[in-house]
Amino acid sequence: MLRAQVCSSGALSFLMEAHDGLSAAIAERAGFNGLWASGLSIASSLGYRDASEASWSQLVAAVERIVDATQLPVLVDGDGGFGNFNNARLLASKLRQRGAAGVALEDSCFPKMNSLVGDRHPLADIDEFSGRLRAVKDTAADDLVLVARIEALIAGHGMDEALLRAHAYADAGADAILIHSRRSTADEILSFVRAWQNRLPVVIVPTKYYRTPVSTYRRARISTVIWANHSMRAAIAAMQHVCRRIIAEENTASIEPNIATLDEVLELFKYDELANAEARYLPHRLRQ
Ligand code: SPV
Ligand code: MG
Repeated sequence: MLRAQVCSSGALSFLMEAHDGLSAAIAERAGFNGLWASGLSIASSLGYRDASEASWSQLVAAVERIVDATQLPVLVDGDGGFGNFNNARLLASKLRQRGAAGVALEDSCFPKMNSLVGDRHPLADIDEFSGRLRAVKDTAADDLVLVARIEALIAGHGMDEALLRAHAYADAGADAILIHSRRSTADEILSFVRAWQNRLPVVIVPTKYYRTPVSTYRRARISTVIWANHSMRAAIAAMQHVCRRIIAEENTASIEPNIATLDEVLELFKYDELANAEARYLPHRLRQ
């Protein structure tokens, strides 16, 4: 299913960020058809910086919760694969075991820094990174969509370098190309797409160029848009607001109408299914 979404330049697809079981369940209920297990959002939810502070096994554990909480295909932000080809293929096989549908690997060096933070974004050697992609492909090709993510524009290397890398990563067996930009307009993404001519489907992350309407992406025959961190940022804003109000008012009466009811929590996680299962499996005297 993810293959059909990410690997098609026919209809534009959307992946919504999830960073835990809760955000995944909410995105599914809202109607999204696929999820992006965001490195930034997962790190933030764990109290880490998006600078390779969370380990690969912490990422895999978070992905397991996301996969279990929904029926949706999950594209996992695998950063650079946490090392060389060997770490990348280990990550890919663990992600496959936990039910991920795909992994995006970026041509950054370990430890990485989030693409939208600071100006130091050293790129991996093209041949070495192509080896990482080939190793993942050889390990998990049939079960995991492999998205090769190009950081050349983020690192300020320009279009020629981005295209050179895109072609090398296509040759290495990537299923799709994620081209990232931190400009506030989509111009550089759109010139990449024009030159690339859809040799492989293109995935974008319009966090910084959020004003561009999606009709522009449809016209450009972009395959997939990732809304990369918006549930995490929404949660920060909502939690800050609630905490401030409770401190100020020493009471929760005024915020009650603006937060989810307990019934919504019970419904989201299907407590009724548990009650039904208890009726079937638990002796009457032990039921809650
Ligand atoms: C993420 O969501 O972790 C991403 C997208 O990789 S970005 O934060 O823009 O690098
Ligand atoms: Mg990331």
